[in-house]
Amino acid sequence: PEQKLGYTYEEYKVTADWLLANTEHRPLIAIICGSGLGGLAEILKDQKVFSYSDIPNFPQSTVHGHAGRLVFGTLKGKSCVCMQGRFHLYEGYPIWKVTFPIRIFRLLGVETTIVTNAAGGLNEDYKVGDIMLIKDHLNMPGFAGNNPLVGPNDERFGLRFPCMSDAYDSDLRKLAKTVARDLGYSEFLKEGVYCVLGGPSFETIAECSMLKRLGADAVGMSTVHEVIVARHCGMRVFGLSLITNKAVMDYNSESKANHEEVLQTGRERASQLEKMISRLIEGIEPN
Ligand code: GMP
Repeated sequence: PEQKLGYTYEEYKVTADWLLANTEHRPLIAIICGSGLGGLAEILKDQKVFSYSDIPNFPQSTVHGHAGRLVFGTLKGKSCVCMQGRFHLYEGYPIWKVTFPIRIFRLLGVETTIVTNAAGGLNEDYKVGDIMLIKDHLNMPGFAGNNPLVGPNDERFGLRFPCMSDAYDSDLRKLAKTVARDLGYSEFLKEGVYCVLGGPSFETIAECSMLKRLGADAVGMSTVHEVIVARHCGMRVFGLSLITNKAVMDYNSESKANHEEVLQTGRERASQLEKMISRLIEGIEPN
């Protein structure tokens, strides 16, 4: 049988129309919560919550630390939608399922997408608990042809060959730096390049040193696919990584990457991340 290469426009429409019929919220901003960062959704007021399993066509979250709920609500009067739990390639989803929610957001009217993730720090200056504004990315699965835009292009969403040199909005990064300064967070605020790998195994020592030499500051297993689809359909993107662990670069090191440490760092920085993102959202003007 012929392999399915993606959803049809009609399939996206079914989901978006179902959501529009089941909530009065009309979000302009979407937030995707990374591993252990699901608490971000709690900052929304007047919530309307859907389990992914209740939404037509929606994939399911299978990873510990990802609740699997879509939360609509308002923040300082701004209408938002928040994904508590995202989809990753390593869960076995084809890449177009991983990015499915992004096009749904676009059809709901979202203009700005905020992506967050947990990541390993490759840059020697980074400490566990640092917040890295993403200024650019390395799409390693993309080098091997695993890009979410592979397949027929639907012009209703965007161009066949979208530009990615301005993927991470510079005004929003400026705003985030101001917000971080006002909150007294400058000391643990960094800005750098995020590299995505397929996972689920963490990197070897040789892989970490390779990625570092290629210009990556942080490494993870998510986000980039969502960003590509969001940019393709004309959304503004802001991204940040919480450095949950330091990549191991030394053969004599005793430390080992593990998901528990990732979730624990998320819990420790949760309230600061929430404050930073709420202030940022407060400052975002509609397009
Ligand atoms: O703990 C694994 C989860 O957190 C995955 O979903 C990754 O995206 C992210 N993560 C946190 N730290 C690292 C790391 O050191 N390397 C990679 N590849 N992913 C990480």
